[in-house]
Formats: sequence, structure tokens, C-alpha cells
Amino acid sequence: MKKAILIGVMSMVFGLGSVLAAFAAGHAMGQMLRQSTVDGYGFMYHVLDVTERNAMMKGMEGMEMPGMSKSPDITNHLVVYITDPGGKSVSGEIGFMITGPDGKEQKTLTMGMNNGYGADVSFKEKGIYKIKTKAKIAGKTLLDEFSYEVK
Ligand SMILES: [Cu+2]
Repeated sequence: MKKAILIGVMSMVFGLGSVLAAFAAGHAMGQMLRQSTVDGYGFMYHVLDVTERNAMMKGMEGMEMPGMSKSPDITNHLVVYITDPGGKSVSGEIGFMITGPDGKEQKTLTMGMNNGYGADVSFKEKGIYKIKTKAKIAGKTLLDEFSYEVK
């Protein structure tokens, strides 16, 4: 009986472990999309679904922020975490330019959130999206570019 309870508790703990670790590291939710280095700066991307986005942005509902969209087409929240060559989180002005499989462009600024920069985006169409990031940090402009396939 005691053993069964212990196993139950352990599996609960291990199941939540990765989630808690992610929180502790300051990188909350979602699925990791990409990690890259630009000029010594680290770029790490996560994509959140709408439920995760709303959970992460709890308490910010009434605010007007860059990167927030009321469009009914919004399906996700794209977040980039940028660190300087020493590994510290940086702040700056960060924007995304996304070209969808249908050729439609989404241009958005981002909001600072949880050490990252996020924006509401639409990944409604299946296919390959081209994502460009422009980051203005400490007088420098850093550019990153990658593709993301929505299946
Ligand atoms: Cu956000």
C-alpha cells in the first residue's frame, strides 16, 4: 500500500519535473523550435499554443502590448530568448517577419515576457514558414532566419 502511494507520487514528480525545470530556467512553456548563434549571441525559439500563451500571459489581459493581436487567425505565440556572449539575457527591440506557405506576410514587434520576447502569430496554413528575426541590442542589429514546417 505504502509502495503504491510512493510510486504514484514519484511518477507525478517526474512527470512534472521537466515543466518545473523549464520554469526554474526562466523558459516557460511550449515546444522548442530552434537554437542558433548570431554574432556570439544565443537565440532560442519556443512556440506556444493559445492555451499556453494565455497561461503565460495571465494578468496582462487588459494591457496593450506590442506583439499582441486580436486577429481571429492567431494560432500561436512565438517567443525568442536571446542571451549575450556571456550567457546573460539581454533586452532590446525585437521583431519578427514571417512569410507563410501562401506567401502572406506577418510583421510584428514583440513584447518582453519571462526573459523572452513574444508575439502572437498565425500558423494556420500547413506548410513551410520563413521566419526572420531582427533584434536591436545595445546598438547592434542582429538578424536570424529559419524555416518552420507546420504539418
Ligand atoms: Cu507574450
